[in-house]
Amino acid sequence: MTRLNRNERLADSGEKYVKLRSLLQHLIDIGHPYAARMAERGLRPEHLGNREDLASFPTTTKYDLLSGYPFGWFAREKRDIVRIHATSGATGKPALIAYTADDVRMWSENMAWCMGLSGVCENDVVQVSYGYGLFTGGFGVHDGAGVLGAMVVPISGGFTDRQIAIMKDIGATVLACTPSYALRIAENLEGRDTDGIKLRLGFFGAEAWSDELRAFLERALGIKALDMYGLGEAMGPGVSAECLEQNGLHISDDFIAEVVDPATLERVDDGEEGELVLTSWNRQAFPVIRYRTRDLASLLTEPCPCGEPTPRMSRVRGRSDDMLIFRGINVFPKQIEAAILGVSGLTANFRITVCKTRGLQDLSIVCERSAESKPEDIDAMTRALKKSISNSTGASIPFEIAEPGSVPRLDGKSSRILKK
Ligand code: DLL
Repeated sequence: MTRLNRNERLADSGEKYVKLRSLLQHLIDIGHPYAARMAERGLRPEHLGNREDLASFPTTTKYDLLSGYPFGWFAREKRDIVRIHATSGATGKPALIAYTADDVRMWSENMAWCMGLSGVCENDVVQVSYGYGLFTGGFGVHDGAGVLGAMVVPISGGFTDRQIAIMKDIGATVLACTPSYALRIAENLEGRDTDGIKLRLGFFGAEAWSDELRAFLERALGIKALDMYGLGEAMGPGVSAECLEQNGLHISDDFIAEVVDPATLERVDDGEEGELVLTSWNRQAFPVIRYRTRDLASLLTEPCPCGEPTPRMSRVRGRSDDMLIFRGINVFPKQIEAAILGVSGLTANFRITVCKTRGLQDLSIVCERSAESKPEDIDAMTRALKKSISNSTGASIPFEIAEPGSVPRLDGKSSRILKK
């Protein structure tokens, strides 16, 4: 893959559509599921000449990707794929995301660009406290910081006392983690000796977080706290990030971003909130064409004082589907239902309470034991449910097992999700 210099690419955005047309032709040649979608609408690659034309192409959803599990939406042979990540599915299986060597390079360069917007360089020590694994956070920041020549500390999440000790000993200047974990670190530091903490920047994302939490983290950690956005389906973090102006997130030139009304799928005006839809034009193994992120945001077109000319998006305000995010982990109500039904003695009646704790989404579950179960079985049910929720969602969501009949019944219109 020849990579054009980022500014050259901006100057010649027509080139993106040339690349996109050859990508669509490739999808037709290999019998990719998106080609069938285009055929249903009588669309061919030559119908895509510019951004306006893109609006008539079919959108894709997480459910499409899940329906092809494991390899159905891959656009390259398995032998060309050098990395797999995954993002949570609505039920059981995740969506697998594939990368060729060029894709990994492009992702790393994107992440380097995102962090470079706020001046991260070879003098920085980047503590990567995002999880490493199928989740894209850890590896994404790791590789991007590596491109910038920074010293990378791949510590992952957890063991907060050790994190803080290492952060001090090696003089980390940049912290990258979920805002929930940054809050944990900040709370841990409260009332303790902060000598030796040299942090100046934080890159926080993977879940929505408020301006109030930003102010708290900036004060508590002595940093500029920056928002970083991305999703596994579209490569991982690095789709967009804030610069030091904290004035919206600059969108990587490797994506064409649209914002649509989630009900009609019509494009909304710039500045108006809707669902973010992303198209990648140079990803090889797992291209996304008009992928519905379900994230609610708006496009910002007025120039940013930092001088970077890319379009920007607002911070993500929420989701247009029922996906919840608990400490950076995506959770669907169906996964919780499956976890509860996997424990004998529990009924299918449950409630998920969603509230905000210090500007972050917090979840708790109330379910109930069946009339046939015995009170003395509650301890065993609690142990089993803890395991079952963790297996099904990957998260340790707090729960309570209530008495038979105590969870309010649904009347067909109300939701299992109670927002406070
Ligand atoms: O969360 C990738 C990521 C890692 C982004 C590290 C930023 C930093 P997924 O696990 O696939 O990927 O979850 C993607 O998380 O559709 C949003 O709903 C939410 N999300 C991600 N970043 C933000 C953010 C990673 N900055 C889903 N603000 C997305 C609000 C975010 N929500």
